[in-house]
Amino acid sequence: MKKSSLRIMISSLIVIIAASSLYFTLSGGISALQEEKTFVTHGGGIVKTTGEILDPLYTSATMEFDPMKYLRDFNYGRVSQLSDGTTLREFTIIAEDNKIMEVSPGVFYNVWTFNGTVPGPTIRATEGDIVRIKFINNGSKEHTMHFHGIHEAQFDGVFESVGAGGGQFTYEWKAEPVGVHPYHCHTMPLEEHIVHGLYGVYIVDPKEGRPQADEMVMVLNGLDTDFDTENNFYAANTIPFYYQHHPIQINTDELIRVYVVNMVEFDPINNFHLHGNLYHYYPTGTDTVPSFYTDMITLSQTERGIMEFKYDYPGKYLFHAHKVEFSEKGWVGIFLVKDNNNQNSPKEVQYGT
Ligand SMILES: [Cu+2]
Repeated sequence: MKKSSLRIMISSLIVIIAASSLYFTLSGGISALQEEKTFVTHGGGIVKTTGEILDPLYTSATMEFDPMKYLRDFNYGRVSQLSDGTTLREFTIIAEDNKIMEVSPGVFYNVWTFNGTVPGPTIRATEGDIVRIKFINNGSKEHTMHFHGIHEAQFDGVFESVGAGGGQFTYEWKAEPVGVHPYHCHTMPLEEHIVHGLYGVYIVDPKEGRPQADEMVMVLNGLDTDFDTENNFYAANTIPFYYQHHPIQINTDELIRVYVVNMVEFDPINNFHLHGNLYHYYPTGTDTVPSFYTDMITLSQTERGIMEFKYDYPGKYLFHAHKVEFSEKGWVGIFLVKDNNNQNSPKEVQYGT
């Protein structure tokens, strides 16, 4: 290389470096991805990170989660009959707290799980059944299972902590009342145990059943991936934007029933807006008569209910938080409505038992 070319090259480099320094000086700082911040975690640890990256406190197997499978997946337990004819439903739930999940491309998060997923399995029984849950804590911290609903104090999952590394406890009660209820770990600090993912849905069906419908569960949740007690992402069923990129297929003139539960921590409210339609809403699902006919409900922490609706017209319809910050950070999805009356329109919807 000629000396003159080398001089030009070095001069150019100096200009680029100087210009870059000037840019960072004048632009009022550097981007969030480059800037390290110190956070105090929920558990009191000090973490220095650039933000939305792998939780450095944990390294373990990554977790797979399929929101489309979760949507219509109901766990009725192992069924048997007691001597008096009562139906017994037995479940085994295992808690773990060492998994890492890629919640969004390149964004990793330490999840605490019931049976390996966030949310945990949707537990379903009929009013009057006996529900028996064998809980095993394979985590590194104490955990419990606290169910909303009616049961004896000893099975409330608050005062009887279940030890780490294989501790066990059996919860048992008569399924009541009819409705949709959350369950979650109730170990302190509570927000830490909930926000990491130890929650799920418990449905109690009325003895007489409900009208046939395409049923689904939506847990509205938030992800605080940088431990600053503010959510970085929001979702219906954990993965931000999932149902926008993978629309939920339903049919016209078919009853849709959504069991919706708000598990977002830190933010005082959440909401659910449906496009091109209104729904009948049954708060907590405890009544057979809907309380509202609306396209918008507002939910505080663990508030939940049942939404029922039918679409008259085929097409794509959004559903999302009308709190725009939440929808722009992932809590948005699409119903893809197929024409049930058009014989040429393929019936692609397959739904569960
Ligand atoms: Cu816990």
